[in-house]
Amino acid sequence: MQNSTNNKHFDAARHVSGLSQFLDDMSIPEGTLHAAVFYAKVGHGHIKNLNTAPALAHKGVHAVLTASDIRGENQIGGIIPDEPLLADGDVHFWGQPIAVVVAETAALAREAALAIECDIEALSVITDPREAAAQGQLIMPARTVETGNVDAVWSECDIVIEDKAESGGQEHLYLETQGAFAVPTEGGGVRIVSSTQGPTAVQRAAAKVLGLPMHLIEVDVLRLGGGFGGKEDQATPWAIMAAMAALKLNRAVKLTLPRQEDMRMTGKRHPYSSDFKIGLTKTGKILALEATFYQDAGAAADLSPAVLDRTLFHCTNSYFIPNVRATGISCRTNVPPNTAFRGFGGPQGMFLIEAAIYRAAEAMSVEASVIQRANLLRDGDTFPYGQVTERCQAERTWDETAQTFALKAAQKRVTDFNAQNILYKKGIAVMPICFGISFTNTMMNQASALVHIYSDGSVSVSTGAVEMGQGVNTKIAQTAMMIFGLPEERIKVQTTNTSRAANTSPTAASAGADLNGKATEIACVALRERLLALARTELRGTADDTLTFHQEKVWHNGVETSLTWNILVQTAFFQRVKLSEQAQYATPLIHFDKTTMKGRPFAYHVYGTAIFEVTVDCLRGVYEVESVQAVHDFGQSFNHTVDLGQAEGGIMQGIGWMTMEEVIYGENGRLLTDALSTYKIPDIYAAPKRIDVRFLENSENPMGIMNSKAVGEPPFMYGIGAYFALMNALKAFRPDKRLLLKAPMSPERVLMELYAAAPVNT
Ligand code: MTE
Ligand code: LUZ
Ligand code: MOS
Repeated sequence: MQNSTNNKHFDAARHVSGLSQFLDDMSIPEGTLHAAVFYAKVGHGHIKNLNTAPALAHKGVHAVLTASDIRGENQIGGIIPDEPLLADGDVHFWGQPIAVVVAETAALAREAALAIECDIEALSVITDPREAAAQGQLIMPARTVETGNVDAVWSECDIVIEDKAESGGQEHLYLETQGAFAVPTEGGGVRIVSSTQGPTAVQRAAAKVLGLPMHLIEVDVLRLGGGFGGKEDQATPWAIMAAMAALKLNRAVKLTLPRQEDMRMTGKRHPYSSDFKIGLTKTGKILALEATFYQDAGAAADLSPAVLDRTLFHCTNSYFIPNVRATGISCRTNVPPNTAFRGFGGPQGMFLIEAAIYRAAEAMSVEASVIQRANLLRDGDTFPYGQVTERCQAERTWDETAQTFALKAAQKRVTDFNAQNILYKKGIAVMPICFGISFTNTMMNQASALVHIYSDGSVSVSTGAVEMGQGVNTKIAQTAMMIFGLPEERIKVQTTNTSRAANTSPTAASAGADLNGKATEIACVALRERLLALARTELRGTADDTLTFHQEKVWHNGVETSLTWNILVQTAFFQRVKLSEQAQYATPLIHFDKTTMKGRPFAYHVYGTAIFEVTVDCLRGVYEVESVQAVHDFGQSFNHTVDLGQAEGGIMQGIGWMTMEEVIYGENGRLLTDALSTYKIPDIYAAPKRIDVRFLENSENPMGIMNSKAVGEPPFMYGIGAYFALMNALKAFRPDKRLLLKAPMSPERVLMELYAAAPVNT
């Protein structure tokens, strides 16, 4: 079903010509004030004295807000109420907001913030999750997913290996930083325009902090210049600060974070430090996996409990392992609360099993791919959390990748290259993925749509979906276009607004298009049936035949009639037929019991397999990704261009996490990598020389929108393949060294591994 509409992103022309409107492009009313945030410059401490008077006396300043100005509750924690909007008494991380300065310009507000006097008595700072755990600093009790009997099976294993694996944090680096605009409305309410993935989350938290009912708060989202999970929960504070200031001063207030402040104040991907024990037969069958994950949650819970669940669910990746015990420990440290980031804990779980397989392959002197292939999931296999696989594509995507891209020949080519070269070494690795689609919290898997057909035949669609570049608006528009037989220009997907779509889940978990697309489908189908019933009377005598919409006309048994969409809509309007529809979609079949950690949390799984090839310059420590070649399961892809863009973008972001991106905090909890000069993300030079992602054929998915599969997050995890390809190249240079399982594999780390003084742990 490849045609021109399913082959483009509807925002593309507007984006490249600068016509797309983001928060910062909005024309703001005259007299709008600007806010800046004053934040803690210690990692942990007790506020002994806070004097905002010097800032208030500063030129152009209208107000300085602190915790004492909060009329409702000083609480923004979504899952666990453990996070104040503004610090009160104690501060728990370097960068924690303490006060908000409101002035005539953003520059004046920032200047004035420097004048605030704040004495903080420093307390001890923890930045290491294992140390936090040792001191009993946990976000919640440990959680375990368990299947089979791990303890009983070690004695049956021919190979048992224990080790530690560590993966680092990751800065979201959305192009558009966090921000919001707020304006008071009559009756004591407020209208907030926020750059958030979760308008309802902003509305709910704002209601709590401002002490207002939710119906007095309207949140509107234009589109985001990227979110990547960083605006699922953490767009909220800035929106509430702007709203608080707007209500206090009865003026419009805008607050956007400068890049460096955004990097310092917001949380990132969770670093993990984990222990594992894996047991296999001598033929390479994995019999058991035991894992303990120490998650660095940061100073407050934020979404960490949900992120941890996904780590536990994905720590067997695409493999069937009969005996598993995976325990997750969420550790409270003194860094900004870590949060959602593409993959949401899944990548960290998958890194662990791939690390374990890497070690097992070393011990057995085989390619890791031999063990990987021998343990892939099949139809009917049960995941440790109780769900049974259906339409499993693990073996298919592996075999098609291996065949399409001649895996065996490539492996031989790399071995030969390494035998002939001393200073350059190549590495190859295969990375299969399996990612569950649905929010792990079943309740969140619902969405609504409101569709209006105006009397001129143009169509307006409102849902809870937030466009952040991923193309969800394109897919929602395509859904309406297909059902009504209308061209793109007759459909408008509106901004995301809490007055038009209430009680929405954030656009996240890769489920935005499925959930909101399905709600749109239900609403549009109801309107279509109502209009076609009218068409049947208009076209007398066609009651038993098929009527459809196509090319802005009614068609009868595949033949065009004289009845146009516009005439039919006008007729409906004159006859007082309802031209609006509101619909809800709730994902069927899913359920989960949090006490036993068993159930069917996911609507379906997304599969795929990628081959990575890298070359390392073993003199300089630098490396290049030669190629990424994959067969990916998009279901029946709904939009090839958008989906391919998601796959390629996800792969790049995954490579960045595993290779060059390194979040470093000082011992005092201060972020050292708080600028683009110290935090390096992949640029065009770091991109693989070749990315070739193929669409798996004949994959059906009735649980996805129009038979497609969610695509936002799964390809991110291919990036793990870059790490293991690098490990293989390093091993070719230093076969005597037991390389550490520690990501990111930055060029510095490559050099340290290559030239470590003596073999370690051999
Ligand atoms: N693509 C772009 N261009 N920008 C983004 O911020 N976020 C990712 C992914 N792709 C993101 C993106 C994340 S983290 C998710 S969960 C999904 O998009 C969300 O959108 P969807 O549910 O519509 O796939
Ligand atoms: N957010 C969330 C997510 O609240 N629950 C999830 O399961 C999830 N998964 C991926 C990304 N965001
Ligand atoms: Mo994505 S991490 O679910 O916003």
